[in-house]
Amino acid sequence: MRRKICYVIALLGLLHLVQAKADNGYRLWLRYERVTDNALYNNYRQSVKQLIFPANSPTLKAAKAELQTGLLQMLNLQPAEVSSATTSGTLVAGTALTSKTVAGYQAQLKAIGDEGYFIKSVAANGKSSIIIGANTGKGVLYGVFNLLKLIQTNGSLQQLNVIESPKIKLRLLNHWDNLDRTVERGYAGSSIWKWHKLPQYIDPRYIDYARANASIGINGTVVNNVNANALSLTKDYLIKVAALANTFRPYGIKLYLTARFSAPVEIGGLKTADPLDAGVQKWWKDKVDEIYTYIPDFGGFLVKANSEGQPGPQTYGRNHADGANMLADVLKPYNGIVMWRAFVYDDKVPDDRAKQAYNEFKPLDGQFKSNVIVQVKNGAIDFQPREPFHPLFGAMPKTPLAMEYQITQEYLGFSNYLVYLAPLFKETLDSDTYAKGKGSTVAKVIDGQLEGHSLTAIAGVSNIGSDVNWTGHPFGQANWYAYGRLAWNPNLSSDAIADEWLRMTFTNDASFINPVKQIMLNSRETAVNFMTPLGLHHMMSMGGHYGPGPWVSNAGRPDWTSVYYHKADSAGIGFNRSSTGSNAVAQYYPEVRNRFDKIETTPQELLLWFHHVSWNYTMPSGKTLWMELVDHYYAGVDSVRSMQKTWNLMHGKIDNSRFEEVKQLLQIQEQSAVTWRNSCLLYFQTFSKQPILAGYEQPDHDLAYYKNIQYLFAPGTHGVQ
Ligand code: GCV
Repeated sequence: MRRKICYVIALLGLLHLVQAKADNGYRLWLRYERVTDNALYNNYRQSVKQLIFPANSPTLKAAKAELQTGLLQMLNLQPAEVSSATTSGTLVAGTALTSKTVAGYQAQLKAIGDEGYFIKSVAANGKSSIIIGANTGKGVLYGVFNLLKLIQTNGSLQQLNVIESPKIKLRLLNHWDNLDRTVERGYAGSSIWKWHKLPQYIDPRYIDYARANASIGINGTVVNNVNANALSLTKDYLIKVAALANTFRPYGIKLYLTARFSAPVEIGGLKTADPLDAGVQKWWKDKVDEIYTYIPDFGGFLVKANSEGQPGPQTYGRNHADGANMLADVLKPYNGIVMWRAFVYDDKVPDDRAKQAYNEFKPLDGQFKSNVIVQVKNGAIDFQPREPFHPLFGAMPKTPLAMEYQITQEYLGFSNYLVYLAPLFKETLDSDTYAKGKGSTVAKVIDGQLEGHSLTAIAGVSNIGSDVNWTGHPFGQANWYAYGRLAWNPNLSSDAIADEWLRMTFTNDASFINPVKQIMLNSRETAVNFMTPLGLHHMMSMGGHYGPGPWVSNAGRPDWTSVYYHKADSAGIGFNRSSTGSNAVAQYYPEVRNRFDKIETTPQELLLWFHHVSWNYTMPSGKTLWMELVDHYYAGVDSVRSMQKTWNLMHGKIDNSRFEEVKQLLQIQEQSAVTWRNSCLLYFQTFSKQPILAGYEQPDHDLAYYKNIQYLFAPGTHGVQ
């Protein structure tokens, strides 16, 4: 009997251990696990054992609650609440209005603006304390998250002198979520917005969503799809939206909506949506007045107009500025803004789709009202694994431009692939437009420095869904995180962001962080290599955009096909956008234009974006273009295999649940990489007529086999192209 009891106890203990290790990823990077390093644990406990944190607003209350939760979980500590520092180890948090101590730091308060904060170690009368100070509750909240991050990442709490403020004013998520809870290009389940239960039921997930966003400085969210449904603007939905806005407000997150341009017709019963029509203008004014009765701090509208079938001002013979300004006028009294998207290509068949946004928008520079910001995708086509920076950056000096990134991996293997996007985001931010000479980076265009704009914004198309881990792939969380961190400060490095994310999300164990960080940092180039190396683009299967489809040649319009973009023929491959071709290079400033105009000076990774190159062209490596292409595809697959090997060595260093999940997803990625490689090379071989040399792992099937693979019911499509 005793042996039996011992056995059961041992089993329960084992079960507990296994359960303690299980992690479903729901807590994201806000896990607040107990600090395991004893010295640090004791040191942290000594540093914050007392608390002075009067919280008289919802945001300060949220900040204080977060701090208390974090300290309790990580340090098993409930700091004593005091009104003055009676001992060393006091944490003071507040604004100049709530804390006399904070008010004493005028220089810091002046430097940090509305959303910034400082964290400072001070010693007075032999007692040391830490001060988190800000001008607003939101700043204090951001400061609290930073202090918690220091503890989560095993940082030092000694001699702190942090001064932080965001470089970009509006840092938004864009949800492509539909009212039926499907998500366009969403790969993590359904929409987290439970419209049918709002406004009464506030899913606790909404609060965790707000906490996670606030922890990385995101301060706005557009909750509905840019392929908009006018019903979002009806009273029934506005009440629901207001409930979300109320939930997010304490976390410093403003709510925005997409506006369907034809709403006056669809839900207003008008005959027209012409922006110059007085009746239409009145309809929008009344609608905006109504919105502000429900959401007094409503942020404004995001609009996709005259693009991919969406209605817009051109439907009525007006231009984008006419449409945007009409909405801007009615939002202005409330300090609302219009984010007008430049993702347009509605002309029948342009000579080069890459040129169209520039051609339509550049002439409008200077014509937009001051509360309009034009939202431009990072590249001119559509969130490809690699694109050169969009030529509109730097080309509209009189107009504030917002950056639009895609966090959800529409063209990067959905939530099946591990692709860390910070290097992609950075590549665009760091690109030099030469708009005002050397050093005119895209980052300086969007943070307003280059032209002195004060309205600045950045948007990331969200990868969030109802999956328990929010983003489908555990490493998809890193892309949400990295987007927020770069929105706060575009100068941060991909490495530093990966480092802090890994520590918070998994472990501080260096034998995990270093190799896995390398996986992350290489992962984007790996995906480019096995999908679209050397500047190739838009070669995915139709509809779902998941697997390869370099052969796609019939898709409703030429610029939805793959052959339009790679232009492979017996002579070579690539889109001639040089001055001898579509001349898209002319949209860049001379320094950039000249570099991209010649094969020899075009960076190798963009070669086939700008040039049609002979199969036998000698690359800088000495190989022919064909062999270089072959090697890139093989390198891509090899890298996925080394990612797998490295990951397998991580067994036991983190919880088994996430370890196994990533391991299995990497298996999918490896098979998919092989499919991409074999499909593309077998297809291009029909033009190059050159071999994949013996010694290379030969394709296991013929081209017909790969062409026949169907990617049925791809998530995130719901009838869209
Ligand atoms: C929201 C691409 C996507 C569409 C998306 C569009 C856009 O074309 O495939 O699903 O629509 O971009 O950014 O508006």
